[in-house]
Amino acid sequence: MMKKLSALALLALLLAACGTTTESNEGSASTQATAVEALQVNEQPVQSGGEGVENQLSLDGELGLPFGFLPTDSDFLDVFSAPVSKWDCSASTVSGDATDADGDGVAVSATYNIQCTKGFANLPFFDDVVTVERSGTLVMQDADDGDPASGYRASGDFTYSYLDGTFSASHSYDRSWTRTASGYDYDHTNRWSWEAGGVSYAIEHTHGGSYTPDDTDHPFDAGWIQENATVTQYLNEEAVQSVTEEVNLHLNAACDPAADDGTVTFSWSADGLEYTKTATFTGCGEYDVQ
Ligand SMILES: [Ca+2]
Repeated sequence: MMKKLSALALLALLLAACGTTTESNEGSASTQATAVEALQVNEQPVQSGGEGVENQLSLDGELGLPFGFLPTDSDFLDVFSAPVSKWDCSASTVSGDATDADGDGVAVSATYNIQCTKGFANLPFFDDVVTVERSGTLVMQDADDGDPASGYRASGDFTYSYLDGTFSASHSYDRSWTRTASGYDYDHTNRWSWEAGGVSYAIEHTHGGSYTPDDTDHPFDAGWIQENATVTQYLNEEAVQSVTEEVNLHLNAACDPAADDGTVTFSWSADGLEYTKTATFTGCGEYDVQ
């Protein structure tokens, strides 16, 4: 699993190095934000706030967290983790104004009908490659399409399914980045849900705070975030466990996990006892847990 997350981080790094993306859309990539570009904006580490780092830390057994922030006990972890660059999304369509004059991948105001497919060779219970369909809606709105550092809003709602819907799961999110005097305020909510054995599962990750970029000309490459977050696990729609986070991280899209300084403190209770763990970053993608 770590290899797959590493590949995702590497993709983000390559995208950052290349500017936006190599995808084209009927030869008009320079002025229109494609569905793939829109999805990629939401995959880039810094534009996801601390979410990618926190998800990755939660998969690290050292923390002793009561549950994973991603659906580790489902058949869908690999599916959710596969970056859009690995999918065929050519059947996607767009409505509204997909103009992207500043080239940041965020349309003026557009709604994407997302239709993607990808073959997975190692899904549980299947020896053969299974084609998974990803479908749904992504709404993107640039705060100012004349300024790539202006901030944006995004809202996504996706279903992942295979075998004609016999297996299905969903991921939805809302994101906002609002420019301030020193950088940005941001708010993110994520919800992953799926069913297995007649039980419905869901994980909600809500977080927000402030972000101060190192370089205002390239705001989403690296910078400091301060945020508070809550992750809650649901069984049959009843909240059963939660973890709170205090985050003071220097995010760096070139690292894996995408941070190189600062701390994340996780707190939770179980059986009447309180637990706290702090991950301290000591270098690019390197951290210790106490
Ligand atoms: Ca734009």
